[in-house]
Amino acid sequence: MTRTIIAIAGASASGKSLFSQTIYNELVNELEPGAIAILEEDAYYRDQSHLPFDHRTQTNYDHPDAFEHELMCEHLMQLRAGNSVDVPIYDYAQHTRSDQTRRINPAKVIIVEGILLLSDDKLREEFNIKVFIDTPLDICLMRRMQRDIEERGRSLQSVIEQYQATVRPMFYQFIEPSKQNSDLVVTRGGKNRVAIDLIKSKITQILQQ
Ligand code: UZR
Ligand code: MG
Repeated sequence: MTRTIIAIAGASASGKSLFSQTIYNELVNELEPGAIAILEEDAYYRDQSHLPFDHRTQTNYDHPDAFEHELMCEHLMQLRAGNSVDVPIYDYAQHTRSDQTRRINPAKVIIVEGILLLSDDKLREEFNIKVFIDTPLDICLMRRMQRDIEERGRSLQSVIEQYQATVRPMFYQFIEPSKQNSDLVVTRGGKNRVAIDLIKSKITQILQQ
């Protein structure tokens, strides 16, 4: 069986997760069980349990080295070969992996989303379709403030500091240039209904082959 892996990349809080989850949620009920799966790059943030908490907060989480891309690559190869994988679960409050994992089965179509998917040469080879979510950075920042305060337990001050220290510079160094490696650029992220419908029909078409 040939499997299709679709990468959805873009800035932090650009709407990648919403875009991917909308596609997944709207398709999953109408498809056969196991036809589609979703995977997050965030799950592959490196384990930092050996570091004291104060050190973990100093990590540059917007740099490619923060991710265990080798493991992610290995998992994508396993899924393509038809094997299930146990994906780590990341704990944002503790800045490290939790001791639990989530089993992902080898679906025919696998959606992968994350900030730096298209900046890694080796990882990029695993993707059949590469999408870049191109949301203006000021919109991302506003979303990120809201999300990180409400969902990731951050203070406004810490969001602003992280934005200046890593989020913005790493965006210009790694994420924005990786747009050139995409097949398709999508404006407005999770709010772009036309783009969501286009990817959905592409997936439906792949599954009918
Ligand atoms: P998305 N991140 C943290 O804030 N803490 C962690 O322990 C791990 C990651 C942030 C990371 C990045 N950045 O911008 C964001 N910082 O998670 C990526 N600083 O997640 O694509 O969902 O926004
Ligand atoms: Mg996300």
